[in-house]
Amino acid sequence: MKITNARVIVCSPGRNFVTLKIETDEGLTGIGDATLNGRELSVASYLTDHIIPCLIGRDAHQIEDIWQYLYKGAYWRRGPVTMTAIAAVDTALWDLKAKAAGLPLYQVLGGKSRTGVMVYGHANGTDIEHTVDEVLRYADMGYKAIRAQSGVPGLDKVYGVGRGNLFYEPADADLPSEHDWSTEKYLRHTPKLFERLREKLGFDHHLLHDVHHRLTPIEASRLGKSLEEHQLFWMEDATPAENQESFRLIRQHTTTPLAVGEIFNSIWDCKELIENQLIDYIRATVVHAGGITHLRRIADLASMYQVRTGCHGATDLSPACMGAALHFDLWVPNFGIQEYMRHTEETDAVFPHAYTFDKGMLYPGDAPGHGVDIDEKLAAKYPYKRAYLPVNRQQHDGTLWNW
Ligand code: CS2
Ligand code: MG
Repeated sequence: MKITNARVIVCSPGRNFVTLKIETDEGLTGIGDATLNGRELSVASYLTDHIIPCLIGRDAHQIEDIWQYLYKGAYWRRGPVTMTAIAAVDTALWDLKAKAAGLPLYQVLGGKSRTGVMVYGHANGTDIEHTVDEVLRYADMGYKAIRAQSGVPGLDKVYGVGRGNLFYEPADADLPSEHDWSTEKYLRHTPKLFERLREKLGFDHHLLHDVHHRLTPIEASRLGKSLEEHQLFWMEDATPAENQESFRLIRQHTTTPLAVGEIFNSIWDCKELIENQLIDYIRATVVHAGGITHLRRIADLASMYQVRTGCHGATDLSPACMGAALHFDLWVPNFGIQEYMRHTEETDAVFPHAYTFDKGMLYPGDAPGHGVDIDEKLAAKYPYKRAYLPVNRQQHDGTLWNW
């Protein structure tokens, strides 16, 4: 099956998405998500100007050889732009391979390891009571696992508190908006949020929280300890993970499970974290960690150390990523949980898909491939609109901080 053409489709049905579409001489096409929130056009150019010329004429079935060619052949290895571009090619080729076999992708990967994919939804509110109401609403929608993020008294804008109550889009401005941050206010507030949540919700639902890189290791240790009685499913991105060793300090102080990795783009970003069992869940996902091919390698390493998967699944990852991730999730033996931030109706219309939600679980469906397509005519109605992720500044002196 020869690759005859490949095109990058940039569209913005409510938010920007980048999609790679690969065409073959057998009339089959495959798509892959290439969206990198706030840096979309970098990946679009990397694909159009540097990768696609090397794909034409290749055998689409040679997924591994093409992956190695694009990884080693780049010379300048790794990084979010490179690995997102490689991921898009990889995902489209796995889509094609499964379609050529007439099978849903999970069957080609090794078949079902579970009946469905447990997901978590994103409840958020401006304050504790609003957040509690939202968590209860998600529980009523059937979610077994719910992430809770709330506004912090004394802070104007913080990560995770969206506009409206179902969708969350942080890339909210033509140039980066500025959030203010106070670790002290956050550390005083967050334990109260989860105390109240457990009071009202009980312990029959998983609760998760995203620290979003904003603490130092010792501050994260303090938060983890203060949350232990509330039995979180995980505390995510407790501290920036460039220094993987820093998680050892957190590990020494708390039994609150740790998740990290949505911004990782290769196995090298998490090797020490996994081998030293410094984390419990690895958040790397299809679109940013080199596609299905590389994510399987990460998952296999993780399974040796009882680390489970917890793939990123925010609104800014397209339905093409979600579809591929769900087939991966259905197969992967050491599955933990899948993030599921719903897409808007306009996004879902541009990306018709086979996956369905029922009682807190997602099911990828049995359409051949990963089950997601792109309606190019409809996509063309939504031109790209520049949008940046926010930055964070310390409230007391304006120091640029982690967002
Ligand atoms: C968040 C994301 O879903 C999450 O866990 O960390 O919403 C993240 O902020 C966005 O994907 C950034 O584009
Ligand atoms: Mg996160």
